[in-house]
Amino acid sequence: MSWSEPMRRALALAERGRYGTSPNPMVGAVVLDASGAVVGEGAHLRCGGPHAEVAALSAAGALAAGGTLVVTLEPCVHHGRTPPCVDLVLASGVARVVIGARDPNPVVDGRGVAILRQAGVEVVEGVEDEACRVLIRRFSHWMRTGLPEVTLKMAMTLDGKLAARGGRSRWITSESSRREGYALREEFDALLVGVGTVLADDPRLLRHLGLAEDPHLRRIVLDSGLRTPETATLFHTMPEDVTVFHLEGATAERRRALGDAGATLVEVGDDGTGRCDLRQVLRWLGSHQVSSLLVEGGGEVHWSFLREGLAQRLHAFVAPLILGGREAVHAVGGVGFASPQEAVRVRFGELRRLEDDLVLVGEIGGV
Ligand code: AOF
Ligand code: ZN
Repeated sequence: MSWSEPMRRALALAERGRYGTSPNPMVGAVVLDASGAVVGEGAHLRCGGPHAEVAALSAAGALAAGGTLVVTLEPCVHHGRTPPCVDLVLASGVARVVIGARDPNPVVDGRGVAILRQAGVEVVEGVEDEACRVLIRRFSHWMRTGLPEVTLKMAMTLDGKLAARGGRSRWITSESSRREGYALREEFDALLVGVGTVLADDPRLLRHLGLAEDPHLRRIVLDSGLRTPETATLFHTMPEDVTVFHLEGATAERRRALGDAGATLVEVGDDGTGRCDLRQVLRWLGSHQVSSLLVEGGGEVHWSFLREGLAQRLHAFVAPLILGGREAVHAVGGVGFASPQEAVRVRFGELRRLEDDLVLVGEIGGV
């Protein structure tokens, strides 16, 4: 029997958790009885909720005995927010467990497989494993590095401009692109911008589409000198979700003003160019349950992430407009790399047309 088909079904079920499981991974599961008929399906829908196997096995009930559990992620062995899945898998009496990817969480990583095998359950691995690993990409990165996986989102003209000189960076791309950009905000744990963007655009940076279960979105501002005005629109709604990173030199008065506006202030070290040390910023976010970070500019912030090699993904919307202008706002600022050999390479995974725009999604630094 090929397990690819039920595994692909499990992968599809896992998608149901896209807007709710973080920082937990998305997981899907299917239970087949001894004859191969589907008797239970389930997905992990939200962090703190039942794991996928639990949902699928409870749906199957007594029909699971002697059957097969097909699950995109290795069953867990630990007490987290919920009890260990392996206990339930063993109690269900399934004869076989088919696993897509091992759990990169160091408290699990292979132990789930070992416990099941010791108990005499047949374990099959490597089924649709590539797709199962892609499904938990952000979670794996966070587990492995302790830092959130970083995606740079850029909406730009064909000549790589975010805005005209001194201009606001709004309305360059089509309505559909803007909607897709907003949809990204619903599936990331946090959104980051530089203070330049706050000063130029005075954005709200909220979740507007209602796709995520949680209306809260952590909003991060990199603001070495605490120039963010306490009257910024950012603070009008859910100010408790705003964290501002700054350097030591910020005055007590500015700290008080932004603290009073509701922001959490975090002091970090200098990166050597007078800006916040991004590694420290990411470490702080990673230790506060942020496993995925969407960076929405501006150009200086994009440059800092690229220069430090701290961005993993690019999601670019390119409008069929040529703005020109030496003084226009470039998608990536900074001093730039000195030669094409040093340039950051992007491996495009997806190239799409959206209304009149192009959407380019890729992996940064991939070869
Ligand atoms: C599974 N099935 O559906 C998921 C798993 O705090 P808890 O109890 O929700 O545990 C979270 C950890 O469990 C998470 O870090 C990851 O290692 C694993 N997630 N495991 O067997 C699931 N979502
Ligand atoms: Zn579990």
